[in-house]
Amino acid sequence: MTIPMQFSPEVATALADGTPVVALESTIITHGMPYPQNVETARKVETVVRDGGATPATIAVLNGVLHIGLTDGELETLAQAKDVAKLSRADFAACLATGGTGATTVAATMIAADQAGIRVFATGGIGGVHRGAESTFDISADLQELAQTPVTVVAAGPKAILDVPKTLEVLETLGVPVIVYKQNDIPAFWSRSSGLPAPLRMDSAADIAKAHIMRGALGLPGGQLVANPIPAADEIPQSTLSPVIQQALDEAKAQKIAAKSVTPFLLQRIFELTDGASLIANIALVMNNAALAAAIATALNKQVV
Ligand code: PSU
Repeated sequence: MTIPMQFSPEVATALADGTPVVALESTIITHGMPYPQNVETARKVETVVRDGGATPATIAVLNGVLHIGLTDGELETLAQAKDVAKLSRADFAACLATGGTGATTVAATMIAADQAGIRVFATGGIGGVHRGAESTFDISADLQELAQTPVTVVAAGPKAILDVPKTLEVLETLGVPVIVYKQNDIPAFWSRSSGLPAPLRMDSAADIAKAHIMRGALGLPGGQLVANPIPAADEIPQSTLSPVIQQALDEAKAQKIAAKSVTPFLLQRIFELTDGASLIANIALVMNNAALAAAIATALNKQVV
């Protein structure tokens, strides 16, 4: 069976010509940010990728068709839509099979990017091991995906709402390279440092591209996580955020928020509790990640594969 997949004209041209392409996800649009900042950010991120010399491919499932690259109208419709599914590995095929509409998480975007022949993907922060996972077992499918799908994902580290040390342990167990860009500490999404040491550090997009190709040459499945710290001017110090995150977590527990709803609930509450400051930082870090992803995609295209 062929996958119902539609490429935007610019992505189709870029892939045919072998010019760099960067995949972008859509859950951040539908479940990660409020309207209209979500669509404004999606547009800005695409511009950053273009300015970096690559073609942006925002990915989503619309009426049972996997779109690799969205038109501006499709982006606007998705950003305003209510009740869009949040797709991961488990429900991706079912959404396509039943003609559904869904936004792709990191996991689903990696699967789609790989199918489309795109090797680099930019997002905000990956999902990971939730706090209290020892009793809830809530661990994002993003981690397993990084272990099996050969896409380099640029993020500002695991989201600070997570149990970051446990997330790093699981990534290590799964054999996922966690490469911190230009610093020795793992970044913590809205803040530059989590206080935890980087398993790997690289200071150039070219090295990250080489490492991507080397994994393939070694026959190792899976991708790489590139942890790119939020720019200093945009960060929110951890000391400011910690009590806010704790309050949001306590509210989630009291309201019995579970499974796929946890991350969107926490992001929304932290947005409200910080009077919008968390969203401003989130937008800045996504744009910063898009710029690095464009540089890695460009470097990858220069490598002899
Ligand atoms: N980055 C952001 N905001 C987001 C996400 C990433 O800045 O909302 C999304 C991604 O799609 C990621 C998802 O896969 O959050 C994680 O959800 P969960 O914890 O339920 O796996």
